[in-house]
Amino acid sequence: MVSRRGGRPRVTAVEWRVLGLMRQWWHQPDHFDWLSVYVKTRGMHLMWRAGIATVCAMTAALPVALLASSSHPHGAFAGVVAPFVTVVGTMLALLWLTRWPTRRQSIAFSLIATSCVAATCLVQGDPRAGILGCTAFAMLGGYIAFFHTAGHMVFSFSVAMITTFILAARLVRVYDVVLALCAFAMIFMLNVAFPFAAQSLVHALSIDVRRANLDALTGLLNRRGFYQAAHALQARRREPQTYLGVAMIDLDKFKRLNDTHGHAVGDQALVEVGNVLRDNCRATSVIGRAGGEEFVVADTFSTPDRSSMAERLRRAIAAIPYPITASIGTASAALGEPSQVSERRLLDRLMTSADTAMYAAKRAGGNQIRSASFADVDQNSTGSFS
Ligand code: GH3
Ligand code: MG
Ligand code: MG
Repeated sequence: MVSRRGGRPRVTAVEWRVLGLMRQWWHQPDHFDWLSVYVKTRGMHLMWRAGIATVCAMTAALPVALLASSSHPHGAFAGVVAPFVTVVGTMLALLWLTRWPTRRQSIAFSLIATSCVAATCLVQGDPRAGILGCTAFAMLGGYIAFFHTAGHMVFSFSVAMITTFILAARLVRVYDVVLALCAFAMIFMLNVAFPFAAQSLVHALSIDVRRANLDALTGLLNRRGFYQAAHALQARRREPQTYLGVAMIDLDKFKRLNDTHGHAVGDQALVEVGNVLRDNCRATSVIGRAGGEEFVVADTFSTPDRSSMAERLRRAIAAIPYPITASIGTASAALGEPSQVSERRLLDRLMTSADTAMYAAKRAGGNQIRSASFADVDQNSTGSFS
């Protein structure tokens, strides 16, 4: 409650906390990309696709099956809605059967499925059948809460509750208030419980994933975390004229720093390099510690040339208050071109090419940058560098 003292409203600490949590919940990012990578890297994506496609196909068959029931649909569009929903539902099942959808396709899937459930429930002749159908909203709510944003959740919940309310009002007319209230309460609870469980699960998963994917010393992503985040980055950016750029960074003669000043100073220098990379890369950049004194940065850009970024990083590392410099190799390639290798292999090739370019910089004396040409990335050769 907002209390007043001296005429000015005062918000208590508990209220701030609740407001903060709500704001955090509302602004949570879409989870689809990282969860897709999570599911794929654990080899569960085929099982998930088969499961979602099966549930989708079975649910899609229900509207047509209900035509044979005594609760058969009524109203002007009733005869059209059931076959239409079955056809659309079958197409949605086919989407999951044939591929792991993109984030946009998944959002479209959830919005279309939500509309189909609402239409099917509302045209049922017997409101009890309609209310029973509203349980499908809970499944969809769980799906949306697992993969997508709070905005999508609120939309789906609103459609579910409005549909249930209309059907409950019909229950009052045909049966009685008590049955209507009980049915409404049941659907309400299901539509809160399923999304709540899914949100709790995704929250816990995200904490564990973050912990398991971070390098304990620098706080940057570890190699595994880097791969996951970079794959998610690739999956997210599919517009034409987008390039995936990778920079491999190896500190020069780092062993000497350890030998001269001690391992603890070496550790502090590594932490500083991590900070410098964070400060000099864009917020969208995926930054990892590839191991030891090697770092890697990936990001998407509208141009292929990464030399200015590499030069900025080289200078920034040379300027930190430790006697260290870095050799940096970069490579980039256009995303989403049909002739190109799979996403996973493209990232591997870019990292190999950038690594080879980095070694060319090191052989030339260190504290330098080199860029792999497109041909190097394409053929994964160790050809010329500029
Ligand atoms: P080059 O110029 O050829 O890259 O030489 P270098 O000394 O940097 O490379 P080398 O691979 O010979 O040695 C890497 C060193 O990095 C050896 C190891 O002691 C040090 N190192 C690796 N991980 C850590 C760490 O976590 N902390 C500290 N302080 N040193 C580390
Ligand atoms: Mg090294
Ligand atoms: Mg080194």
